[in-house]
Amino acid sequence: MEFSKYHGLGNDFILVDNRHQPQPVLSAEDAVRWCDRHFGIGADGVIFALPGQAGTDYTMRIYNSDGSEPEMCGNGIRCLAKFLETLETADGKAPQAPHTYRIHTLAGLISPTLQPDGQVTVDMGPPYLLAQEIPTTLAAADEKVVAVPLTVAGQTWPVTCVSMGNPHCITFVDDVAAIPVPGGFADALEAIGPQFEHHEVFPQRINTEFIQVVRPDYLKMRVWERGAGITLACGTGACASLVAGVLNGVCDRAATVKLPGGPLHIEWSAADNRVYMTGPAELAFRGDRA
Ligand code: ZDP
Repeated sequence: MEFSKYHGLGNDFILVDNRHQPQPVLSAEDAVRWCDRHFGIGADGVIFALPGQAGTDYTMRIYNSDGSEPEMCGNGIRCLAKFLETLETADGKAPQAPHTYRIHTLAGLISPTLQPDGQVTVDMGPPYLLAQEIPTTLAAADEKVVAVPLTVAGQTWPVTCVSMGNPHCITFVDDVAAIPVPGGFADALEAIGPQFEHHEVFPQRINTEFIQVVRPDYLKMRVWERGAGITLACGTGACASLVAGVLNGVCDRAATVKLPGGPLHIEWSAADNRVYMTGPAELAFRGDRA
């Protein structure tokens, strides 16, 4: 079976042309094997380009590297837009930038736009802020969760929760290179990440972002992703983090979010309440897997 390997700032995905049928051609178990970095191709997830539905051009489905299925994927949908451009070009229908795709996802309609400079801007839709929308039991169902104390690893972290279709929990730290944990560890994202992900207050588990506000328009971020662990970048996480920064009064509505794999530009529009993300997506290689 043919596949293409793309990445958005080092957050890497296997893309599969699945336009001929509405069900993914791989099972969740296959996806786990394909994502394995030693026994498989290696990736943070597998993304399928499926036929459109509900008036859209295409449908996106994604498996995390552990086989779970998230609702949305910000870096992944930039990769998908580039992949579709290549597929359509091969069919003699090359799109002319700027070109916007209407993509159906489990989080609703999401629209990536191919830019003339090769970057991709994604209309990520509005953020969801109520506890029941995250979902989390950290506050009453119809309340926001802003700087609410959460105990993880014996330490209290003020967390802000934002859904970009998928759930995120954001905490602000002085230095993302040294996330403070008790016990003298200088940096223990690997140790505390899973404890956030599986905390009982998050019934659908959670993606966790640690944010250092360098300036109101420049944030540094590290992430522990639900179902994928430490990754070099997370698009939905960068969007959720900027929204959390605005809710906490520590950043502007437009900022650069610097991830380990590179920068994304994020804006939470005051005019339409939607979040816009701009960043790169690149083909790494194509292959054939038996
Ligand atoms: O919500 C989740 O389970 C995430 N692991 C999905 C992947 C998010 C992603 N890293 C992003 O860029 O938004 C692809």
